[in-house]
Amino acid sequence: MRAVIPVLAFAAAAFAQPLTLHYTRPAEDWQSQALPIGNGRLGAMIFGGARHEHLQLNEISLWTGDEKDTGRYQNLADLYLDFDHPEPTSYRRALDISRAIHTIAYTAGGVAYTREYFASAPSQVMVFRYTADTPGACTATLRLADAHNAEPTAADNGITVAGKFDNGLLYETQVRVLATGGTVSAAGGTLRIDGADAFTVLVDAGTDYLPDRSHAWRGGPPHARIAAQLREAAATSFTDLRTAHLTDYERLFRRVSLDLGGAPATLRTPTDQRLAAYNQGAADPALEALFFQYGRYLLISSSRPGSLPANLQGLWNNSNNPPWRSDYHSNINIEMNYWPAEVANLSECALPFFDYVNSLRGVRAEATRAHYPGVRGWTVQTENNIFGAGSFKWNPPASAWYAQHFWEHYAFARDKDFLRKTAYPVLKEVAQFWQDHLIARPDGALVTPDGWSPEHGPEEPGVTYDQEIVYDLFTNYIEASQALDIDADFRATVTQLRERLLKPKIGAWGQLMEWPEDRDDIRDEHRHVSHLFALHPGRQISPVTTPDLAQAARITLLARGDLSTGWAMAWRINFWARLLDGDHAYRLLHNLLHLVGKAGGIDYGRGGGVYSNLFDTHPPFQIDGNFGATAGIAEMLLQSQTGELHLLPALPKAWPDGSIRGLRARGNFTVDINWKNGALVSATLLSPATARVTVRYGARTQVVALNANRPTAVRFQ
Ligand code: FUC
Repeated sequence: MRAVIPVLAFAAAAFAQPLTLHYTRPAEDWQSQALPIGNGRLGAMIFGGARHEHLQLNEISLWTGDEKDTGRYQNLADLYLDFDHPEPTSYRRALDISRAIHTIAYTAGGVAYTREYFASAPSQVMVFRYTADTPGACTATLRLADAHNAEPTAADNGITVAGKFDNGLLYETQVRVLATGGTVSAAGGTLRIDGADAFTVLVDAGTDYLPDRSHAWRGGPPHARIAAQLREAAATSFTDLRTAHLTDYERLFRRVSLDLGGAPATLRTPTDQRLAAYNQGAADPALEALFFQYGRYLLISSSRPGSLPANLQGLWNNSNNPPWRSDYHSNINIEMNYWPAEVANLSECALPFFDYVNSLRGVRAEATRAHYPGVRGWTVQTENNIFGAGSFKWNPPASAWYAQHFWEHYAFARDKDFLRKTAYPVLKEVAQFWQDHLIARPDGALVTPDGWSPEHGPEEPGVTYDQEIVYDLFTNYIEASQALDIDADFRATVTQLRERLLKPKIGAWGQLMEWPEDRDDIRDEHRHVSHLFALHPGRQISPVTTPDLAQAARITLLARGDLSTGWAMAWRINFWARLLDGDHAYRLLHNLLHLVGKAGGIDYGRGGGVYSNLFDTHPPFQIDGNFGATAGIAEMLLQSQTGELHLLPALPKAWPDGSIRGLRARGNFTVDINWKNGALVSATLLSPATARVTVRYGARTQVVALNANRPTAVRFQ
């Protein structure tokens, strides 16, 4: 007997959900309308055409370049399916980010068709499932187009295409089709599915990239690995593949839930229309919560242990010459990608970043010594690839900024083994770089010799961006060596160096000075606000510990303005949250949710914001702003960088009632918070070890004692 799928019941349930992006038409435009899926390594952008489906494919290690040439992140391939049925009479496509499943449902010629797409991390393949409510109704032709013009070969039920770049990188894509009922046949490089009840397309791809310089960055050819993964997936039922995917994904995603309220009717409105209404002034806190969770979805989908970190576009790229190479940009962008990882309870999603940095240390140490003779340690340039090459300007404090992430991973999870084996060596060698590289001014202050405030102003010693990041590095180094109780002598040296560093200063109009001389222009609205690193993501400045400098940071931010590129607005959410100004942080979130492009016949224009697929745009699409916004919303609800656990530090009036569950705080705490009428109701803290922690709410603090693994409620009556 042939199974009949209850298509319409399934479709109704798939849409009006709080964590679903949904649309009534297929995507026409890759950047602003197609929807992303990914398993950290493989990704697809889905257009969702009913008669003509298009899936653009990526593999995260597909790079040109080498140790000397930065090269570019590359497009992999396009998969096309042409269906033999009439135009649809009803149509929906949806991305459920709580399950990481993209669905399409439509009716054509009286037959109800559904599709389900996901990228499985446990199976290391992408799975595309096509069903109909009428037996034998699935007839289609499938075609694979390599993005570098390699010729695909089709045989039996599979297509393979393989190529080699000028840098020697081998890559390969393989597709398998499994049909229930009907036939699958190969002809002229394509596959024909005829009269199937349902069919599944399995896709895998790979390269011979290995993140190991001692193997010249190459492992074995990818062919056998891909074939084995596909064989294994093909031997598993679709239901079992999906169950494994859901178990894996939900384990990560469900750790955090955010409820900001909102009218249930908004959930039924297609996301593009909802965003348009929001841009015309409709309140939609559930859309803001969706945007928060979308950042978590994108991080889980583009950054999984064992693979490369999320690049400028996560892993989704349809060009062989993408903007800024779709690279690892070191002067804000890759760091911003990882801001949500710890606080938004996706700690393991940061591991690809640490592996990436570790893979580069050797080649960067050589390049750094060639550029700065006599130094120990290493640093990077602004543009970076996966083989250790860099281009554009040197960004001397970047390695210290990377090192901050290693420290924070420990600060949140308190994993001493990670601190000892992984974080400490990096913190120490980068501290040594600065010990060797700092110079003393005539007045004795230590300054970084060749600074440049990204991407802006003169190149000179002692720019605030450099000074603050080095200060942060030294602080992190000191605390790391204390936690491990090692290297007391070097710790004393670093403590003295930190004392002598030129510190942030307040200028003539009350601003925090960007350069050692007071030359800040009050009309300057530059997107980078690098000299506020100490406020966020650093911890040198805060309204609680350094109110004067915090006030200066505030004056700087007011001058820089509330409109900018996507990522720059995302950073400003975090800054305003750290300044404990929830309404201003919210204004920036609102500005970032500015719809860019056309929707419903209205042109919402250009500038930074989001597209109707909720991708952040610089413009163009750049994923850092998605991640920065997720981190910023978390910072509005919980902060812990000063050593206290600060509840609702920047709650805006726009979110009078709500709750968040599962945020993480430094010290290995998991925190749930409920609030009503703009005031805290209660928080629940959980720690795996006995702990005492100071909890702040507004001006009040209390010390809370926690027993291991026992949730403890905290109230401020
Ligand atoms: C930084 C920014 C640019 C852009 C680029 C990828 O250099 O200054 O605005 O985001 O990265």
